[in-house]
Amino acid sequence: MEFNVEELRAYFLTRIIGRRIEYYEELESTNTEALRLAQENAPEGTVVIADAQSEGRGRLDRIWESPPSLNLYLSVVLRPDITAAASSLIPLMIGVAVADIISKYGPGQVRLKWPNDVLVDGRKICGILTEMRTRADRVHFIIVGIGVNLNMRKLDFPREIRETATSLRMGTECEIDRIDVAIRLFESLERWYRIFMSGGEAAIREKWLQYADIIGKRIEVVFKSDIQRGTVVGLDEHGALLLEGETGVQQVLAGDVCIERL
Ligand code: BT5
Repeated sequence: MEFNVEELRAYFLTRIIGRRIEYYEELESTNTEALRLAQENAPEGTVVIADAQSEGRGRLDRIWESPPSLNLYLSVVLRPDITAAASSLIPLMIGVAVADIISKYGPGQVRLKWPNDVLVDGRKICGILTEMRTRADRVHFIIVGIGVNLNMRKLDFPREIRETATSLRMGTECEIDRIDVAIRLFESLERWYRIFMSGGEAAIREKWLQYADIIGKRIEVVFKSDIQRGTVVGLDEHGALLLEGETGVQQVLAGDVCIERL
């Protein structure tokens, strides 16, 4: 299905998110292009969308599978006037905004996995990659990259992730209109970003915890060669996971979470 970017532009003229929309048939990575535009002073709310990415990126140099014509790959430039420390809630806020939209399509049980995965029935449907530039200890800009699988079918995924990935189409058995999802997603991002900027951090943490359903669970967090284990007791004010282990409560700032099966 064609991606009608004019329809999208007309819709978002008056808002923050989507006030400028750059669309490309193919980019290496929408995050890389958004970083470049932000460095050239692109306004807050600029969105870069690509039909396909040749080098879609995950965290820690991982690959984000980004074939053409099927999914959404986009990056948003945000310029919140906050400290770098306060920005760590942003990936969680974005996860909530995406989870709200995915849930509306009713593909199955939607869950958030700390810090940045959206899962449907335990399989990954969306990945979020945030990259920040600071000036002194304040945010200069943040690039929020979002990849959502919409019309992928099982065999469209490479073998290595066939059992761990899913799409809206696989969950609903309906073809999904990419513009429809993009419009709803921009609206949801706008809503949650405004909540964040008007002091609504507690509402974001609460909603995130509802979607994550992780309190009281024993988990293992792997970051490079480091492993932390413990029981999740909450999120701190900036969105770090709080784990209670043998040495007391510790903060988890980065890593991949795995729930221990007892
Ligand atoms: C992420 O990394 O989940 C962040 C992905 C962000 C992608 C968006 S697309 C628009 C923007 N431009 C970019 O270049 N990136 C952003 P991470 O948590 O490291 O997960 C990566 C892992 O997810 C891979 O190692 C695979 O196991 C798996 N994976 C790769 N492609 C996938 C896909 N399309 N669907 C589900 N899982 C995938």
